[in-house]
This record gives sequence, structure tokens and C-alpha cells, in this order.
Amino acid sequence: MASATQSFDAVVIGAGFSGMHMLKSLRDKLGLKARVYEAGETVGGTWYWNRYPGARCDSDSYIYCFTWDKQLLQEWNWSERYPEQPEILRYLERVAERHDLKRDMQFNTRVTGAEFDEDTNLWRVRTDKGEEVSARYLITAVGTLSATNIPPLEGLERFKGRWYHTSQFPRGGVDFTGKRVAVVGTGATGVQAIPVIAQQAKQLTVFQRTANYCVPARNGKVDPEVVEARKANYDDIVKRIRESPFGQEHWPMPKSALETSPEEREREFDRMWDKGGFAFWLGNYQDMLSDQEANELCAEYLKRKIRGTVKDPAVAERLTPKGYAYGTKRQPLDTNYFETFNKDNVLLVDAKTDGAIEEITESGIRAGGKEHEFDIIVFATGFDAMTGPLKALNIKGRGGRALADQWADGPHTYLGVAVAGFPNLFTITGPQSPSVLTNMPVAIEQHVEWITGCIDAMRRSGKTTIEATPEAQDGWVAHVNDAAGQTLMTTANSWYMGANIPGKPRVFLPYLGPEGIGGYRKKCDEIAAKGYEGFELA
Ligand code: N01
Repeated sequence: MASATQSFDAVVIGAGFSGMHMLKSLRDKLGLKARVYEAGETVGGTWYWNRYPGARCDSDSYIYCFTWDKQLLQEWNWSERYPEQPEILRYLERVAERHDLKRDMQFNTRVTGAEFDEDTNLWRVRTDKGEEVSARYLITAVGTLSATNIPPLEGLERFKGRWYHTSQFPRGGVDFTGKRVAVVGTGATGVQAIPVIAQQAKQLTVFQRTANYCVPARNGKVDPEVVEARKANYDDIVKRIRESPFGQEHWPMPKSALETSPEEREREFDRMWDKGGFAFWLGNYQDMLSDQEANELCAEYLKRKIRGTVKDPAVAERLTPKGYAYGTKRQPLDTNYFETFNKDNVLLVDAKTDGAIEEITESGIRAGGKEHEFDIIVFATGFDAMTGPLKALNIKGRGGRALADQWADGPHTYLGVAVAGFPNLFTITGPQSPSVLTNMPVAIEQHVEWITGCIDAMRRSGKTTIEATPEAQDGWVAHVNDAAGQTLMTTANSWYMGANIPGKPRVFLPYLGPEGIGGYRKKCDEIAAKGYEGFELA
């Protein structure tokens, strides 16, 4: 191998929330020489790439930010309850500027491979710009939903119109005015994009494979008094969300849906529905995600809402979820999603009743034996979640063993942040950590703080490598599977289970342990306090 031209203490891959915070900590807390590589042309990560119409965060804006920049928490004014994609990008640019992060970031550069050199105990990292650098620590900050899933549909190359995936939308947007548009996919992204595209397009056809349980976002301006009160109490809020199960101000009700009277249950469902956002999903009865009968009570309430909103009963029926438990797929938040199907220019093609997509033709999409013509097709078909972005990095650990091979039957990690056989590799919000089941900045900060503490401890004690033991890793994998197995989450064909990608192993990808991110934080801190139990330091 050619010798590395530059050496760093740490290489960080990705300049979204994770990479930005990681750089700040490594450089400004620990005084390390760090380099961030980023494929995009600026900071932002997911918020740089996902610029589809209606793209907005589903977490409330006052908790969708860095908690360590206390001054900015006071100065920044979010325009609405949920931040829109361009606003989050502006926020992240501001953070980058305030902390002078870009000087250690290299943009328009994709990491194409990284190998652990057992002679020097250093990582050698290659980029698509032909560089090779070395680093003691390799930290992935590549996000969990960043490997685009373009379905392998026959004939896409024949299509004469234009097509886009929501996660790779053109800068400056797409003008749908007067166009016949198809949207394929009705996950959280499709649910956000469909009502916005329907306002512009001449004709919108939605291709649904699985109907979704949606809950209203209830976006809007936030009362200035509420904003002020939050700013005055940020320390308390931050403490609460860090200790909470989902990094949100939502806690499951310590009650069973089955032991509550129908009248009280209806009142509680109405309260959560009216509150909007993730209240219905994350603040529901404690047995909602573990007991089929309790779950059905919640699901039935949401199904009634669909029937009450969609005017054509046949369309309402097709939009009503069937065959899987509520909450086992990611909760989409909607703004006029079901109402959109009352519009004259919107058509639903449901795979189960109208027939699945068979092929893409020169002029459109053939489904259920019928051809539909389009000028534009938008794929809102999601991602090869969690493992996809890491496997794509071409990382090789001890003995030249590829991470992608080691994970052929699903991820194997310790705490979702380390992998046996891959010394000094840290995976921020990696599979088998709470990550996507959490308000992401909270999960990211927990990992970044823990990694920073770990590197600091290693340097103080003169250690140069840290590596998860295979035994600790096996124990963690078993624990992750056991925790998921106690819920209904493993019963759905969700991306949490890898079920959206043909051939992907069916494994529950994130960690859903007791007390969520709060409990996981305690566990990680205990492991550190015990001298990094389950790791070997050399
Ligand atoms: O992707 P998805 P997404 N033929 O995988 C369908 C986050 N997010 O981009 O359900 C036809 O959920 C697929 O059908 P099915 C959030 O975590 C965050 O919507 O697999 N259809 C489904 O309907 C979210 O969960 C925010 O049967 C096909 C859709 O495409 C995650 O991103 C906002 C198909 C894909 O849904 C992913 O959401 C938006 C095929 N071959 C999203 N393949 C925030 O608030 C797939 N589908 C931060």
C-alpha cells in the first residue's frame, strides 16, 4: 500500500449533525488533529440531501438542535413548531460558522475505503480524490438513512420523462406545475411530499404498497410566550430529553390500554391526537407496542379517523392499514395527507387492490396490467437503513476482514458504537444503538460525548487501541434481539427489520432497550466507569 500522505489523530466521515459535533469535540475539547470528509458540498448531511417538497423534521424544533451551544439555543428563533429543511440547513451553517468547523472539513469528497493497518495500529483512509491518509481513530458519522433505495423496477432506464428520488432532489427544486406526476411510496417522506406536490401538479398518482397509520403533525407558529418559557428553562428541558426514552418530551403512560374504560381511553386518544406529533406514538399506553389487543385499540382509533376524513369509502378502505400492528413502522406525521385524496386531481393506486407496479415504461408506470402516463416520477422509496451506509464505506478491519462480510447476516456490534475486529472504529448512531428510535440530535450527542470520553481516557492512560471483545459483542447482539423480541416491532415488514430491501437479512436494526436512550446512556456510562468493560485496551 502506498504510504499515507497526511496523518491525523482522527478521520470523521460525514458532516451532518454527527460529524459536526464530533469534530467540535475532538478538536476543541481534546485538542486533536481531525479531518472530516463529506461527499456533499457543505455541512448538513441528511438535511443537505433531502430537499424534496415538504421536507421537514418530525421532531419539535426546540429539541432538534445542539444542546451544547447554549448561546445559540437562546439566539436562534425557529419559525414554526417543526423546522423545515432549508431552515435546519441554515441553522447548521450557522453552527459551522460560529465554531469555525469548515476549516477541518473537506467537501465534495467521498471516502472509498478504510483499512486497519495492524503493523502501525492506524487506519488508512482513501477518498475518491485519490488521497490516502492515516488516522488513529476512524469515526463514521454517515447517518442511518443515507443509502438511497431506488427500487430495482424493470424499465426505469426507458422512461422518457424525468425521475427523482426524494433524497437526491435537485437544488432549486422541481416545478410540478401542469405536470402529470407519480409518487411511489407512502412512508414518512411520501406522506410529507404528497400533499405539497398535489397542490402544484396537474395530476398526481400515488402508488401505495403499504397503507400507513398517520397522525397529524399540527405544525404552525409557536406561541411567543411558550418560546420564551422554553428558552428560560433550556437546562431543565435538556436534562429531561437526555434522560427520556426517546429524546423527546414524550413518555409512555404508565397504564394499560386494556385496563382503562372505553370512555377514558377515547379521551386519552383524543388528547394525544389533538396534541399532534409523536404524542400518539411515543406517549401512548405502555402496552401499546407489546400487546396485540392493546395495539388494536390504538389502531382502530386511527382507522376511524381515516374513514372520517376520506370522502370516497372505497379510497378510505384502501388507505386503511391492514395486516400489521400500529407503531411498528415509523410513525409518519401528516399535514392534510388523507385530505389530499379528496382532491379531483389525485388518484391512489394501491398494490394490494389495484395491483403492484410491474414495470416502468417509456411513458410511465404499468401496475395491475394498466399503464399510467407521467411527466415526472418521484420515488419516495426510502433507504437501505442503518447498515447500508456503513457497508458502502468498504471498511476492512483486522486480517483485511470486510465489515460488509462480517455483517452479511445482519449487524454485529457492541453497543452499536464498536465492532469486534475493528479497533478504534466508532460508529455514531450505528445499528444496535437507540439512534433512529430517538430524536436524532439526542442520540448523536450521547454517542459523541461517550466517544470523546473514551478517546480522552485512552490518551490519559497511554493506550493506543480499543476493541470490543467478541464475547461482549455476542452478548450485546443477543440483548438487542431479546429486547426487540419482547415487542411487536419484529412482526412488521418495516425498514427497522430490513424488510424494505430485497435480500436484506431480517433483523431488528436499532436498539429498543428498557428506558430507551436514557437507559442506554446509563449503561454506556457504567461500562466506561468500569474501565470500558467488554473492550480490550492495548
Ligand atoms: O422511506 P420508507 P421514507 N415498490 O422506507 C415504498 C425518516 N424521515 O423515505 O411500506 C413500491 O419509510 C414502501 O412500501 P412498504 C424516517 O425515519 C424522517 O418515507 O415497504 N413501493 C414505503 O411506502 C422515515 O421512517 C423525517 O411496503 C415501494 C415507501 O416506499 C425514514 O426517513 C422525514 C418499493 C418507503 O418508505 C424513511 O422514510 C421523512 C417498491 N419497490 C423521513 N420500495 C424527519 O422528520 C419501497 N416502497 C426527520
